[in-house]
Amino acid sequence: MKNWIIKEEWFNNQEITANENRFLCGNGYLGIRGALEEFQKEKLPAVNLSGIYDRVGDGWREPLNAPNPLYTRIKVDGEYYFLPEKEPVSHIQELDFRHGIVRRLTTFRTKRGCVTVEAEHFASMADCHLIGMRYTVTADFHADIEIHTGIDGDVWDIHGPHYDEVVIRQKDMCLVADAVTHENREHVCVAERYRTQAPHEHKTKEEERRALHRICVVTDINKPVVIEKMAAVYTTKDCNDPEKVSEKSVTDSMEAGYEELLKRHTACWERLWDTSEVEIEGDAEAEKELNYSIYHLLSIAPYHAGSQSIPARGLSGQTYKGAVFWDTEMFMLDFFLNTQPKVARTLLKYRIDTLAGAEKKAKGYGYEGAFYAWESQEGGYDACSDYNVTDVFTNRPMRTYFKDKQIHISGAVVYGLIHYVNLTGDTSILYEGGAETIVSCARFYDSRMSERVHSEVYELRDVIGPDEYHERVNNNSYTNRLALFVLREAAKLLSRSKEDKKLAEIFGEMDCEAWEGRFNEDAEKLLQKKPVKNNVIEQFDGYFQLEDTTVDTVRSRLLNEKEYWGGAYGVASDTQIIKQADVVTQLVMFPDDFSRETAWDNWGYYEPRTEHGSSLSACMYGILACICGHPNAAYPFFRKSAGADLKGGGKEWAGTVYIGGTHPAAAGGAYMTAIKGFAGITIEDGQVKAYPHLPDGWKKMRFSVFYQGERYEVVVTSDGAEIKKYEM
Ligand code: IFM
Repeated sequence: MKNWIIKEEWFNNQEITANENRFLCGNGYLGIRGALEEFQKEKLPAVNLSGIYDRVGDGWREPLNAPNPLYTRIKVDGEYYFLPEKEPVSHIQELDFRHGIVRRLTTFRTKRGCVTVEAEHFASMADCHLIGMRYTVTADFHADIEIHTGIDGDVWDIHGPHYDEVVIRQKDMCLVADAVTHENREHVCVAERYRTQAPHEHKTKEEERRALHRICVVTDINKPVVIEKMAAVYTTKDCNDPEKVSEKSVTDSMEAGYEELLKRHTACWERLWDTSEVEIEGDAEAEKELNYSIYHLLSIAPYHAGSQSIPARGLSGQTYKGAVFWDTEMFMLDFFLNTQPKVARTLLKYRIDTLAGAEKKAKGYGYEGAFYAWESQEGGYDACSDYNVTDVFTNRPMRTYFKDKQIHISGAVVYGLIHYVNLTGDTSILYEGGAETIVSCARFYDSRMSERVHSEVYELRDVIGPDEYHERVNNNSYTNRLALFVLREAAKLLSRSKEDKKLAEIFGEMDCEAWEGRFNEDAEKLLQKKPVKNNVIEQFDGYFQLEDTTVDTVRSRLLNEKEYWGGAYGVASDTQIIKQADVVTQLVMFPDDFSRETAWDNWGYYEPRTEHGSSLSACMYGILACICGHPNAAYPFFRKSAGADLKGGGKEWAGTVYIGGTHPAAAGGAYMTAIKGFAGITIEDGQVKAYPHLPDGWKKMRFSVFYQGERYEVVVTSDGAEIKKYEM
């Protein structure tokens, strides 16, 4: 029997925010941080919404947290009992990650006896606008209890407040909050209703930006008072009258009843797991961590949309401005391609639909084509600021060049698109903007290249690769290789347009033949780094001339532990110490460029020089180690990625700014390490093949993958693999 529960058995003040990430639940439309019901904004509860942003003054533009309809607290005999103010007798918080249900059980000792609060909530997978909660209070004496439950519109914001007004109206027994955003006057409406069989007196209570039902009961000894509550969230992005729609939705759902809605919700989760679960015989811990990672990916996938992507911190809050990075295409996409191909399409459609934003960005720098946003929000707007880091010594913002120089982002978009077409066989995406996107990205690289004087070599100068500690370098190997890929793919498409009328129409006035020739020439001339010193590929021009030292030495030079390692004066900048997998990522993406021996030599060179300062790093080392036939070397990297959100330990604060949250790229990376790495899944001659490299102790892996619209059941052991088409 598999264990699908994660649990914390005692309340720890220090773990509040980490637990809110650990116990997150969501459905792609919204994510609910795993906060306790009584928490107010200083404890960082959030019902974080996808794809809707706001900006106040010069602050960062960030996604919205909806008014919180889970807010609930109790008063016993006139005195409030909630955490952390009152010490509990016992406290348990748990998540059933098979079904996205979060529970808590807390007992307080009061002057006359003990009172236990039991609660569970879920973000409905069956209807992404709905949230369900059951709140139960039991006392071992005749307690005079008030349950205050309603909507807390005083939400946590990093760069807010994002609502100019929050009006909460009571309509019959329904509370409806209408919150109006500052920048675009969008309305975020939340309606809630409760039901209880317990005889009670109902009053309402209004506080600043908060409206609550006061449910007053006198309890029978050990007889639970159960409150069932439904809430609905709609915004003006969903419909014209979100207030009315949310109210109707919550009223209808109340009619269906909590149990029925929970049933529908869990049935949806079962369907998701049917294609997504990965079984690992012989390593229960790894199996649990991996499926917990998958849970996070499933909780944030935009099932509700046709064109939407996933922010780097998922739906766990406003960290990283709720923006979409290369994380989606390079780290999460594989999972969705294998298990929920429709979601993969939605993610890529987002890039297609933000092409205009990418072209505008390129133009702004004087280039042609599409330069995608490094931190992409609505419409492809680049939310990355010029000053992304604060100097801890002077407290001054430091100029960073992430947005200007990480040109590999456009390559990631094309890599994702091609990968999608190859794996799904769905070429329709090319006709719906995909082809234009690919060619536009190629035009960007074409215009971004410079010709080396006195030689026939093209270069990509002044860039930043995945290793962000070394800014403004020339010929980052990863970037040049990815640009080569883009140029070749664009040239192929243009060539296809000779026979494909629809494509020819799409390219319209463009002189396809001339551009095809030009891209092919670019591809031929673009400098590609070859293994040199001891078989190692130089990460960028001059990298080998930098001080060759260790991560520990560089760390020992820090004057302040929060000091930034990169940029102009960072401790790592003049050394070979890198933030995250860079050349190694290139070798994972293009494993057939070099021999396995060369790849392994590069792994051996770069790993000790990698700080792994990004949660994106470990999985690339894990996958490459597997590709090179070293699963036991891969294993700790796999566990690091898979445990990123379960074990926590990531950076949570940068000065006073909260930078914590969940790590969906690490989750996707763990999945890739398992499937691409250990199970060795690959496509060969149009067939799904597996070349397993299982680590010690792993007896068997079992999972499904989709390929060209068909589902395959895969069973892998160290002796080989059995791959069968799925029969209903
Ligand atoms: O995309 C990453 C980047 O590679 C490293 N810093 C964090 C970003 C978001 O996860």
